[in-house]
Amino acid sequence: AQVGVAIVGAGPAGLVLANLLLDQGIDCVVLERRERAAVESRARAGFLAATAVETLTRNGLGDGLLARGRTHRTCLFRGERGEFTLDYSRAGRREPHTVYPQQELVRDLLTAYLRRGGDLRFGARVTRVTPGLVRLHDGDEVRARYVAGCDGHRGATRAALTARGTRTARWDHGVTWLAVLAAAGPSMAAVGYALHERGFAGHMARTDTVTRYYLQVPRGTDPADWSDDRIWTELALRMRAAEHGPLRPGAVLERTVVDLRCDVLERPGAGRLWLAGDAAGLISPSAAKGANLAVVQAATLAPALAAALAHGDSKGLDRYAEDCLPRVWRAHEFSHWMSGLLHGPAGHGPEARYGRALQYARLESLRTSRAHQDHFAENYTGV
Ligand code: RFL
Repeated sequence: AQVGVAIVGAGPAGLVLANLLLDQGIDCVVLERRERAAVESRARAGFLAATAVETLTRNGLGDGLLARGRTHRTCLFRGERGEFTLDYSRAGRREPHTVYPQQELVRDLLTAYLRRGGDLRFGARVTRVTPGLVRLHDGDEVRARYVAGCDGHRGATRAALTARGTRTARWDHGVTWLAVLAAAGPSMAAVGYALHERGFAGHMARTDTVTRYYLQVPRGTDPADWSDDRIWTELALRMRAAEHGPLRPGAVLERTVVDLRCDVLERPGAGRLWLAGDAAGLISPSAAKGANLAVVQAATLAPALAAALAHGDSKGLDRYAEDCLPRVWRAHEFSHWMSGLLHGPAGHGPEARYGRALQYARLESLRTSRAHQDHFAENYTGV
């Protein structure tokens, strides 16, 4: 038997696509290498832009985020010259963010898909993709008219596409973050970005009881070297808690390192294989765009695949790259700028002094220029 679409990966991209294809009456199967509990508990992103929220709610997938998500309107910057709060919901397109943990979104999408009879196989690791055929680790095979690669950055589908000559554009910021998830309520009202000569520190509220923090650390850092105490001491120092008030401590639930790297496939698909989300391109987490791009790309791919399957109309697929890439590159451009704002060079030499002075010039421009605030807001909340 052959399905219409075999979707590899049950992350935000794969599950949005699966739900939308089901709506269109397209038969599909989702193949996910992990077990359900692991998929539903993986904490990563938290910030959903208005476009992603609108895409989800318009397709009947937004009940959870509307009920339990929180609205964020401001972010705060700290540095050696004090702090300031930017109300981005009053600038640019005047859009707030919705803070909703990625694992909750994934749980909602999974539940919606399975409740409507969607086919999904957990513990199904795809090892090889050839046109129309997906091979699993246990030797099983799935035949499909189209394969949708939604298996993230290290998945199997990207390799299948690049092997056919699709080129990649790539950047390494040379920066690494220790990403910490703490069993603690938020320490400040908003997202906080702290510039410090010891390195960047970030605070991202998630829920009343869980907060994400980031610490810039050297490449190659072993997270096990960072005890709870060391994390809280370093965070307090970089976030200048002595000046601005203490952080709310709690047990560290998770510590992982993330290298700030990016890449974009020049063509996110061809023939019978189409990619969305991190599989099509990885964006550094500095501007929290990854999950948003995944949702929006999947929503662009769904009608294109449906038209190709239902009416043999491939115009949407032919246009898929053009429809996605300008948005993707704009997100990368902003993310790149954000990374330059947050990370100064290490050391004390003339170049380090120059780089840090630039960081503060950028921050000062953002603090004082209404035009800059509008531009920031448009990009910060946009996808
Ligand atoms: P995912 O979420 O990685 O899902 C891919 C799924 O595919 C499965 N898979 C396979 N299945 C079968 N066979 C194979 N061979 C397979 N290989 C992989 C995996 O098990 C998984 O279930 O990709 P997707 O759907 O493209 O979604 C992308 C987002 O998850 C990602 O961009 C974001 O999490 C990035 N990100 C953030 N994005 C935001 O928009 N806002 C944020 O605040 C934000 N914070 C973050 C982040 C990513 C982080 N990390 C861990 C890199 C914070 C962190 C710390």
